[in-house]
Amino acid sequence: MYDLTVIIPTFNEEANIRNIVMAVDAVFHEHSLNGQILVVDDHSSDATISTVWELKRTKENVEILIREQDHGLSQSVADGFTHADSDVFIVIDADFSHPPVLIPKMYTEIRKGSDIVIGSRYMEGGGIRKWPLKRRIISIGATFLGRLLFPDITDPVSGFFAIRKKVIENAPLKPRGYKILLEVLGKGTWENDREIPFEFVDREIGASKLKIRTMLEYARQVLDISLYSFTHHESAAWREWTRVFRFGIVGITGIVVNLGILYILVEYGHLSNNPLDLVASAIAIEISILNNFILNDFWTFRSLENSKYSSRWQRLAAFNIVSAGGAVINWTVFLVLTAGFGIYYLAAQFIGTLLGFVWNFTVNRRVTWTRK
Ligand SMILES: Nc1nc2c(ncn2[C@@H]2O[C@H](COP(=O)(O)OP(=O)(O)O)[C@@H](O)[C@H]2O)c(=O)[nH]1
Ligand SMILES: [Mg+2]
Repeated sequence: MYDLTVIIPTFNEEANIRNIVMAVDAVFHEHSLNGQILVVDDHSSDATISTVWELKRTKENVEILIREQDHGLSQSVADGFTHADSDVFIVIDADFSHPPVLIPKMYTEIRKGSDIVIGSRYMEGGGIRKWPLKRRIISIGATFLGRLLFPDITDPVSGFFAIRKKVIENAPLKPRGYKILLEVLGKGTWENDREIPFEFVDREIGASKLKIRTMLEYARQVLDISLYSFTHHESAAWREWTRVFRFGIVGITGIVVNLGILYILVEYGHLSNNPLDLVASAIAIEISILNNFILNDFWTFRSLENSKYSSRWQRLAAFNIVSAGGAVINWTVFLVLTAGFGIYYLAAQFIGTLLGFVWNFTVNRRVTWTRK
């Protein structure tokens, strides 16, 4: 039994495999880690397998799993999870895109209590070197989609991460394509996560294996994880849906408050209900924004620890500005749909409200109630 297992998925990596195994092993020695190295190979046709066999002769902590069926990166990593001989797994590419020197740091974070530690390219301090524009755009798209489910995580599709065994022990992983981390986040059982920045460097040697089909599989995977969360309320994605529902309920109370205050001001406050006199309406809107802020801050986002804006006043200011943007979207959509397309005004307002809601939630989630 080892303290940790470094899982290296490989497919035709004869140019890198020796160096990466040696580098990981050197890190183990330097930090006195009792670590295992598990190469999971998809039956490479080059010298990858024979090189590992040769390394095994002198290093007893090196293991290889040769897969004969169900070719694929995610499937390989998942197989690695079930064959590893420890309670902590770290996944790393063979092509030196991920720096092995970060392995001890990830392991320390796990020991300190994190269930998942992610090497992030998209947080401050992280980055990507030598990637063609096309790869960057695909990656940003994939990351955006993944962040809808896990907004606190900057790089939910990273290939470099550490997890405790118990995260995936009972998870019905259905790994397809490239994004095993998203599957782990979506179906695994976890509470605490941490991200560590790193600079991704594209491979010097060998070829990448990303294909168009992979992207379609990814979209299906995101959908599958969303559906999964609806029936598995312990999942992290469900925690996010709960926030969406609560935000919606708060929005409805805001409408009631808005109309109620307007009524009181016009009927009893001697403010005019003349549409050109916007004072009563403006006061009603601002009070409803305050109402929504208080409910969201104390209820919807109660569970969010160490938010970026530690002061409630800052969050209130941010919420006010973002909500103003939501109102502008609502009005613009209303105007365009009624005046431009002759759509029935109530339907136009409904669509406008819906789009305003999407804006308010997604932007406030990333600005007002986001993690430090
Ligand atoms: N077992 C296995 N490993 C794979 C497969 N495809 C890629 N890999 C490995 O996964 C890592 C990342 O692959 P790479 O082609 O560099 O992807 P990229 O960095 O996204 O372009 C490398 O270690 C590859 O050898 C596969 O189908 N099966
Ligand atoms: Mg690579």
